[in-house]
Amino acid sequence: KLDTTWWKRAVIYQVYPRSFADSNGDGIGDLPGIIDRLDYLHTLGVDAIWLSPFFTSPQADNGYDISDYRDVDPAFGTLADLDRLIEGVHARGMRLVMDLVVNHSSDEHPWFVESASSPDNPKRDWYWWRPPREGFVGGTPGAEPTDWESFFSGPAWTWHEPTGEYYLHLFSTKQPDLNWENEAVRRAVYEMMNWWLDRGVDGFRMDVINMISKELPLRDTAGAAADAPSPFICGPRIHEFLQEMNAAVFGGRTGQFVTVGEMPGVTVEQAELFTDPSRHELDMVFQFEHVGLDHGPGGKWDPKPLELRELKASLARWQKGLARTGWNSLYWNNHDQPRAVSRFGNDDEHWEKSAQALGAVLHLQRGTPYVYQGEELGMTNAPLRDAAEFRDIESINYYAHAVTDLGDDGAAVLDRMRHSARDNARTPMQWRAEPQGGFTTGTPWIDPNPNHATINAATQLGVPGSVFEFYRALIALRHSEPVVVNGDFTMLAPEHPALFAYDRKLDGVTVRVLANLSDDALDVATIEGLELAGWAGAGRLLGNYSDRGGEAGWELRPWEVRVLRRG
Ligand code: ISL
Ligand code: CA
Repeated sequence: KLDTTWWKRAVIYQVYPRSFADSNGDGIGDLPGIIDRLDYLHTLGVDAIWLSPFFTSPQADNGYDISDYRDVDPAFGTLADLDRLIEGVHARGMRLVMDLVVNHSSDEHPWFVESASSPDNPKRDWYWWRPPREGFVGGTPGAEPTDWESFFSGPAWTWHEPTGEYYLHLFSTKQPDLNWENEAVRRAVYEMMNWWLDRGVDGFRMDVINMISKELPLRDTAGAAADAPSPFICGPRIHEFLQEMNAAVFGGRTGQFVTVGEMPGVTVEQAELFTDPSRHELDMVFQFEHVGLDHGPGGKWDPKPLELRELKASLARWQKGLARTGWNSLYWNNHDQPRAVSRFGNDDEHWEKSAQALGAVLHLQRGTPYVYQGEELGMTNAPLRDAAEFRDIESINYYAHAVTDLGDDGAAVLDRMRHSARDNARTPMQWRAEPQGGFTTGTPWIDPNPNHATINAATQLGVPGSVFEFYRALIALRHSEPVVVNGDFTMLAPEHPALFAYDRKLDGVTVRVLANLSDDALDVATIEGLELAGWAGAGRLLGNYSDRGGEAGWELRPWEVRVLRRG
């Protein structure tokens, strides 16, 4: 029987190739390095690998700026390496999901080079070209066609002197937005997707895919009503484009694929539409609500303390919103987010227990869990002692903007940035207690976290009680317990500031997750709404303290999680 929903029982592991494993000593992780580690991923038990971009690229945004969609960047290897990787993944019963970055290309992609060559080039309309604002001289401040800010600081428009127009880039100047209004662009993308499926990939994670449809005519955001929709997030034709893509790419195929839409700013109501199977758009979306809760009014560079109540409320709303129709992605981490144990846990005194408790409360929800490389080892944020350590274009641009344009004090800016900087997630995988953590024999492109001497795979694999073994058990639990995959979700004690607790229920079986997400012991017997009486004799499926917790009664120790099963 054709299993079209394998991804509902799956755990997906994200590999960021640049930082995973370097096979040739040039300091950059590569495809042969990943091939060498497939047994490690198989041991962890994950079902699929989502591989961040490995395509030919000037690497302005570490590969999210693609100049050839059908080849491998020499820094990462060759197409032959990729074929071997696909083969190795499939041989182990896993699947490979590739990153699809088609809201924009690199400015060095031949499409853009042609488009920029003259105003009447046939590819001119493949990107967003616009004259300066009325009454302004091109290239002068305020002349940009709209007031949009790039996600990476500065205007979202760059002046192109030779042809006397601006081009749009929601991200860096080296990432011009493709014009999805143009049907030839869409056909070229679908053709490329089919080419990759024919080569053996099992699906796509689609980068900022909810930004491909822009509201026409393009307009300023200032002055619009506070509740006016963004002119480029989930724009008017987004559903149409995704349905068209689905038909053009998956329509005639039989196979077991998965599509994941990365969607900053998506609401739960929109997500339900995107992932409603009867609409044939996407299998699941990546949403950002829960990873914005520790951002202040100034956004990601203005951190504020997280309220656990708010985090629970947000996640519970998404559980509920996609309970009947649609499907959730579950994640704490990816290559754009700080490390979960540093952000939501306690990466010092309760490092191990908090990494495990966070893993458990996430993985046992309804949805497909994602593990970002190193999360299964409890890897922590980078120290980031000096602005010169930044490698990420987002951080480099923002730091320069804050110091140069805003005149802020460098040390203070660095302090504000440390919390959310994407480089936190991009330090090399910590394999062994060796120089460079066993990631490379050469000079790594980014400094490894000095704690690789204690936090690394070699000290955790096969070691009971380690973060790795705990994640392995969590993944196995999803495979062995149908209630974890399909059960209803009910959040318990939603107002409690330290307890994260919920029930999953299916066919007379209940799994209860009780987690103390704090540094102090917590007696849950006194918490209302848990009705613990019926749980005294329940079996424990998993826990992160080696004893069974019986002698402690209902007292949860710091960052203790207990997973109980009844029925
Ligand atoms: O981290 C962010 C910037 O503050 C996010 O807004 C991020 O840029 C957004 O989630 C989109 O991310 C994806 O597209 C970007 C790329 O830089 C990210 O690495 C990618 O995950 C542009 O391609
Ligand atoms: Ca290399």
